[in-house]
Amino acid sequence: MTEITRSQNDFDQARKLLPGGVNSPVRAFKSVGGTPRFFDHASGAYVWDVDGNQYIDYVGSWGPMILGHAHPDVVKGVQQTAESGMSFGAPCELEIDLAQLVVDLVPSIDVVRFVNSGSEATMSALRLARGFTGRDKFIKFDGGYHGHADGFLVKAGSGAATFGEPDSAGVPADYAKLTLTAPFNDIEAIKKLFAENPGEIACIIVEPVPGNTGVMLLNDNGFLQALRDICDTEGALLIFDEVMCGFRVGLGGAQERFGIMPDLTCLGKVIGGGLPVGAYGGREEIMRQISPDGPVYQAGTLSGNPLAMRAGLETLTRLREPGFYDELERKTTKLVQGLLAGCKTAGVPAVANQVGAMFTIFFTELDAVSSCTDVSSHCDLEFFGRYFNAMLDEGVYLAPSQYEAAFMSAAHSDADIDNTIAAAARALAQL
Ligand code: KE4
Repeated sequence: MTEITRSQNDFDQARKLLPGGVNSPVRAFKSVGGTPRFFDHASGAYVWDVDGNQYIDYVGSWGPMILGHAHPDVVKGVQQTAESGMSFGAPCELEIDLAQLVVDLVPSIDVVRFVNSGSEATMSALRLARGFTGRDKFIKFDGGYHGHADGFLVKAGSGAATFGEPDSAGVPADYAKLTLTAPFNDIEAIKKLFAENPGEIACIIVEPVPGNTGVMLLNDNGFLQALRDICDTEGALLIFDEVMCGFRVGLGGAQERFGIMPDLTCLGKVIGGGLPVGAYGGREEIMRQISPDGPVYQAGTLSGNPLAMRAGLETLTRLREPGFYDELERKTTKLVQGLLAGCKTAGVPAVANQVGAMFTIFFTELDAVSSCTDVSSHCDLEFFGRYFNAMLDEGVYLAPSQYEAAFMSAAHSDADIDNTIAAAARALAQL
């Protein structure tokens, strides 16, 4: 058992001051039990808690730290920029530089607006879709998580699913009625919703690689293409929420990997390199509806601030290096196969879903996990909690919920992966 006295004291103090002692619910370890580790510092593939325990980190701040923690070039760039001013509340050239990079890298984006989080990005994209189409209803998927704006907290994934509260309190029923939901991979359910709400649906928002019910694999029978087709037929917009999978499953995100072009794309996490940046963008004719070009209002005090723009630039620039994603995916596959082999050796039934450099291990008798219901009804969530804590004691930091994804970084070495696989074998032997 690792020494965690200081984290325990910190948590006691934090709970007096912060709801659940945290500033984002999943961090509180509520579904896995135990004491959340308070981090002191991080570097590369590793994080250290305030008691001095070192962990190999597969959360990476929930995706942003794709280069690894405290990458020297990113840190240096942020330090230099900070000395010239953290935020102006006025245009700066760094915004142009990052916007140009996003437009160059994300196939469907002609025009982009920066905001401060993924939630802001999706909230704004939904308002834009409603403004552009003049329609109020929209479709999301069971277990899809698009941040915490009211309309998305209906059958939501991530922390909402983790705590069994996929429909949050405080969301007015009259507003939630505008949110229509369907199971992943069920195009017939989508067709039915359009038939029942003719001319009323502004958009479909989808994580093209779902990561908030654990990683899900959309049926390779062209589900995304079917969504593209029905949006074209029905005059609705297709929004890809690539906050998590953007720059994670490939340089051009899921839309480039699968070759399906959405009308709008939401980004976050990696795009800020660890600083608060979100973005939404798409076809020029749609984006020109955003104020001050058009009637759809959206604003933000810190949007496009030089510090965050520089962190994003220093990060995205390095993703363009030849072979970056091949290597990231190779390491991820090696880890997933090693973890599954360890489960097999230990006689623990498990399956894994992996796309690119994001993955989830599920403890289940099922041959495959392909829906939120599969997770909530057919995965051993109690065992996951014990596995999570055993891995923590073995020096490996995984996401504290079965409904989350794990992330590889460029800083993880083959030795780190071998050590993780060995740690998992020891952890399973204790369970
Ligand atoms: P943020 O507002 O947390 O930056 O982004 C919201 C969001 C939007 N869309 C997708 C697909 C997302 O995964 C997220 C946020 N992801 C969670 C992890 N599942 C953030 C971690 C947390 O909530 O603490």
